[in-house]
Amino acid sequence: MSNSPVVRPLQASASTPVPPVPPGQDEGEGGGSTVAERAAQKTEPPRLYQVLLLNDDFTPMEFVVMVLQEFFRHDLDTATQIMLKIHHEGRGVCGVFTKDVAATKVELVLAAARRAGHPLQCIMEAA
Ligand code: TYC
Repeated sequence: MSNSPVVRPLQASASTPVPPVPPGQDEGEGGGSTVAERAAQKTEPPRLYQVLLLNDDFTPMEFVVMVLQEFFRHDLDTATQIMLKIHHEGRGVCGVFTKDVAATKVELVLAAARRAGHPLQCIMEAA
């Protein structure tokens, strides 16, 4: 008598048929032949969010310019133009980011403004 386990061949049996590839879903040209290719075709680009500053009567212009330079990497000239646009029009776009990055920018700007004692408002909106 043998103690060897029974080894069955690795093939489809009559009870587990392999389904045929449906028409139009084979691996023809442009159909994607790897898991990565098929996933890439389904992946939507991430939604983008604008981060905006709102005008108020109390936050110093210099502080807003500093925020635009330090948190949004604008040069002095661009930061000054954006600050003046906010001052005159009520709001202005600091930058456009993915959701997590936009939310982090808002938190960092609000924390800096509160620490400096300014009422500056910073928000994000779907772009
Ligand atoms: N209006 C402010 C002032 O006159 C300046 C200011 C600009 C404040 C932009 C906020 O988001 C702002 N000191």
